[in-house]
Amino acid sequence: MGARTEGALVWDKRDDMVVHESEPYNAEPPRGALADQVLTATDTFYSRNHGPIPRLEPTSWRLRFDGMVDGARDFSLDQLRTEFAAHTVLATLQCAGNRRAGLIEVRDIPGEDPWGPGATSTAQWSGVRLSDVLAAAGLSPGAAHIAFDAPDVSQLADPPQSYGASIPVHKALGAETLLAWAMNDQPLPAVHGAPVRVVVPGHIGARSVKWVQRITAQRQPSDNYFQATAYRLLPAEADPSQAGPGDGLSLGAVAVNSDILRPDDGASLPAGPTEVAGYAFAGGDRGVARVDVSVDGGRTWRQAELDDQRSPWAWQHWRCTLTLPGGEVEIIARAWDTSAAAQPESPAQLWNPKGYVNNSWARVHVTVDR
Ligand SMILES: Nc1nc2c(c(=O)[nH]1)N[C@H]1C(S)=C(S)[C@@H](COP(=O)(O)O)O[C@H]1N2
Ligand SMILES: [Mo]
Repeated sequence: MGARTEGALVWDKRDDMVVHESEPYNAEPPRGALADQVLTATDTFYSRNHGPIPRLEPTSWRLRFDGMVDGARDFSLDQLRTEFAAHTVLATLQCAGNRRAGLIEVRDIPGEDPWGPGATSTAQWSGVRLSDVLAAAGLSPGAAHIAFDAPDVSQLADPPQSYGASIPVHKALGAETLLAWAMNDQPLPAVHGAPVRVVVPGHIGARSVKWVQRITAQRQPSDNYFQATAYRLLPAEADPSQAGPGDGLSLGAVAVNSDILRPDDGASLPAGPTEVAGYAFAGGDRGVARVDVSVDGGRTWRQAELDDQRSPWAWQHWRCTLTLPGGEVEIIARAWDTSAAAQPESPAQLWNPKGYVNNSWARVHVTVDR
């Protein structure tokens, strides 16, 4: 219990966070805490860290742009604020390890945390467009990838190295991709990347590099461990300890996913109408088209009521009032996206050695009074 509370206090998180690790801090809110509001309060927003959290001094911090640009250039936080227009984007971050616990139930995934549905949260991010700063730096036409480097050193990387990632240049030039210094109208907290982080809406959280200090325009994706080797989907039979750069497929846009936030898994409910509620999210340029709910193992479905989409980059909450049969009941949900892709039924079909992208049907088990 000590570590749980301590981690939450140090990082200004609510004290009921589910702390998977306290050093480095890795924690998600309980599922009910994500229900109903589009915005996740900053003290409730999950946090995923691969190394010790740096505390950077905002006045001496510089962001270097180099590689395939007109000439290497450093920007201070003041320069970013005064030389470029400020923009705000409402965007969901979803970790590629969100809902990994469901894959671990199929087969163990040593060395990876059993994230539930809470490695997904939504904030209002404010800062400047990466595209505006790249234009000022003079991006060369041959650049195909924009790489990000941060100072936090991860012992989990092979060899140990600082965190980095990259995105294709067309995503970097999208109006939604930000260099953000504020989260929910407050200065970015240290644990979320102060003074400035990248926010890449619609892509896996791993690309939204925190504490960014260097941005490089280049022909190839980043050769950082977290881009070249980790956050890649390996075939089920692969040995992850043998995986090298370029193995498996690189994860970018988030696949359609949803989970049930209410009732809680394991809840005991009175007989009568029960409101089932949750979130659904589809990355890339896709949106959520429909959410179905079933209490008979997927033989029949009811359509949930889906909230309006507040931003092309944000999740949508949904709800559905059901009269559940008495006894043990499994409640299932599945979302469809605007490309007509639906969540697949079974986590067994999706199992992969690093436990990424579990977007199988959401399931909670409850006991209903007779
Ligand atoms: N520098 C740095 N950036 C990082 C990480 C990290 O460990 N170091 N973790 C990444 C991962 S995997 C995710 S899911 C998101 C989580 O962002 P959050 O902690 O603000 O929720 O940050 C990404 N950016
Ligand atoms: Mo992540």
